[in-house]
Amino acid sequence: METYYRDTWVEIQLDAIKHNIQSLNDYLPDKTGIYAVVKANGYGHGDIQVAKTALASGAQALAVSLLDEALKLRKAGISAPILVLGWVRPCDAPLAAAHNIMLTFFQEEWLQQVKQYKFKERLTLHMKWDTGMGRIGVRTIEEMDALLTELDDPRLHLQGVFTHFASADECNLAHYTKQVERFHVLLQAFCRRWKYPVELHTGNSAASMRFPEQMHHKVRFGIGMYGLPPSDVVKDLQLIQLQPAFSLHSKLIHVKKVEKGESISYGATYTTEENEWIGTVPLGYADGWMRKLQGIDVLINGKRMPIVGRICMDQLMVKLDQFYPIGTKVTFIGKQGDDIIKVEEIARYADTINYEITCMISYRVPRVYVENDAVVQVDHVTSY
Ligand code: PMH
Repeated sequence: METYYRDTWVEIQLDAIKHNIQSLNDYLPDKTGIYAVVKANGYGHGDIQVAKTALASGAQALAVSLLDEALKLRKAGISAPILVLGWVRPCDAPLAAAHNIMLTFFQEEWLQQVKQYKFKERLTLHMKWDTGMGRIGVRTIEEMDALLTELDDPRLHLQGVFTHFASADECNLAHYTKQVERFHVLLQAFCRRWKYPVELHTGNSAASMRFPEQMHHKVRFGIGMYGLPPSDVVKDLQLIQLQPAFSLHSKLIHVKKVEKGESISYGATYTTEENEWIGTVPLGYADGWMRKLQGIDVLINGKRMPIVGRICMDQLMVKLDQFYPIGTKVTFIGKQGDDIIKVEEIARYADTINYEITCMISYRVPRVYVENDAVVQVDHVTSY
């Protein structure tokens, strides 16, 4: 097993991933399967381990954003279907075909270019419909028809059709409803023209949890698989009991008593109000713990203590309530004693969403995978 030489690590509870996949599977109608969305290194959790766990727990397929991410999973020996959700260069389509990786398409010229390349293996494709996200996809029946006409090459296989919701996590569902309606208009026209079976998938975590009966053949389950709510609105609906998989920890590497009136860290933005115990922790903005998090709490000995002074590239300082020995555990995200710091608390403080918090913890922090309370795998910088 890989090892690492720093006292800062992310812990990923694979049992939580398993629980979340199984819970969604139980909740969805039998006809609806699951794409485990493991793009962006599994939302920062580690793509290979999460993918393997999700597939072993009931997901049938994987979704990523980039061809590079799909190839990484294939290289790790994963043979399950993988769909690339983003745009891939036409010149790289033969590589996708060679590795049996499914691509997303929505442009006529993209298909025309792909067809000009030499490749033997069948290229499996999913057509993207833009029903109101405004990002990628065809928006009209005419555009869709033009794409279907270009699928006249026996090497191209249309396996699926999908769209993506922009606001299924919100209180006001007007935009969601408009997208569903547009999807059905396009679907009717599609079915008149295309007589072969295709897989339909529309829902992200929010839509699959709120509208399980509307979910067609598959859902694309991302944030919920990691045990995090898509939004406060969805969390408050309490549809599925999700278990967060991600926690972030470090240890005190230096502890000292600082005289009243002394300053701490760059810019001298914090001055001790009395004689204070100050601890130094080896986590910084190069690890993803951004400077904006100055002032937020950490957990030490089950108690909350604030980060004081500017967060440096590799280290930060915490105001302690008493002396603690070097090596004392510091929890930034997760449970310690009776208290817990949730990803959502960090997101609120940083004025962002939970998705961004787990994604921002950088490659420099080792990922330690835990199953049944035992460490089963470690990924760190030398194994990338
Ligand atoms: N499908 C597509 C096309 C996506 O882009 C995403 C997430 C998902 C499914 C999964 O969504 P969920 O995590 O809410 O379940 N994409 C993004 C994104 O582009 N920015 O934030 C989340």
